[in-house]
Amino acid sequence: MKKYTVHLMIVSLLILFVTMTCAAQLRFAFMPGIADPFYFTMEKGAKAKAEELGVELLIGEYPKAWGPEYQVPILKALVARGDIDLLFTAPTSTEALIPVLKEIHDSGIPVITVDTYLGDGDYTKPSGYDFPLSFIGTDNFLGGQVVAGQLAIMLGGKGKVFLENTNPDTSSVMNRELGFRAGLKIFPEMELVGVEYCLDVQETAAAQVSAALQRHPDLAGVFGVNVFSAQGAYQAVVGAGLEGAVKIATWDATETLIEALKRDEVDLILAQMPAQMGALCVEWGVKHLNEGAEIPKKVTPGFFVFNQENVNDPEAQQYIYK
Ligand code: T6T
Repeated sequence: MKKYTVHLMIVSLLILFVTMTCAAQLRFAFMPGIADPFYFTMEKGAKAKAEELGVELLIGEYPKAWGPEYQVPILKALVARGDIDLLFTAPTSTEALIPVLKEIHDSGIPVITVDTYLGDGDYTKPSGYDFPLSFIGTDNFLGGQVVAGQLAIMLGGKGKVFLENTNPDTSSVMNRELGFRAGLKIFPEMELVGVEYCLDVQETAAAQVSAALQRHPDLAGVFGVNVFSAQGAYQAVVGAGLEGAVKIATWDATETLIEALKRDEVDLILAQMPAQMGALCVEWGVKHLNEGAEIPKKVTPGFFVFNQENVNDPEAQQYIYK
């Protein structure tokens, strides 16, 4: 064989190899629920894992408010590109997101729901929402029970408490409420005097908690179930000069809440593991697409509870949302 022909063959093989490698690169899309530190942290975890595994990761524009009316148009624009291998997203409604995600799935794009789920979240049984590969998110019911138990213990097992929630059709926060109610039942002298929904608007949460403080001057504790309701609850209690007198239990370890806990103005923070959730979506997605691995239908990363005793522990710092 002539030297020239050998060179040509080597070059052709190299081109073929590079083309195949490029074609094999997976492209995933992540569509968050709202612009907040929880999803920013999830994006960071997903990006780090994507980089490690050589996956291209596209991030949908962050919706400015919570709800299908904000999320669906962005979602549609994201998949309209036509070159996405897998989508992971936090559905902002258990029912309203089913048709659009089903359509995306039927077009050939596998879907993972992260943080929130569709229907009752059981993707193992036949239903109109059994198509996602998996639900990857916190055991919110268990977390709600833990918060109820810790708040009750802080209050000596007795007192009136108020719950600030966000959206009644969102799986994550509703399970926190259900778990909280179930947890309180163990303490017969604890009374839940009210629940309000702020629709993920911090100012609304602050106004609702202020009104609850006025209605119940003997209120002993408040639980805010996510970034907006927790920060709003904190704002209201501090605004009324009642920090310390009214115990504040919160969910989601933002820097604002961590600093408040350090100042003794907040009593408890449940931190989820958003970075791990994002990383797991990428990792399982790659395993599924490259190795045909069957993904568990439910994956539940743990959580960590911050209090006055552990908030400065070096080990605990990793759980603060970044
Ligand atoms: O608490 C998180 C998330 O788990 C929930 O589904 C919606 O609210 C947050 O994003 C915090 O704002």
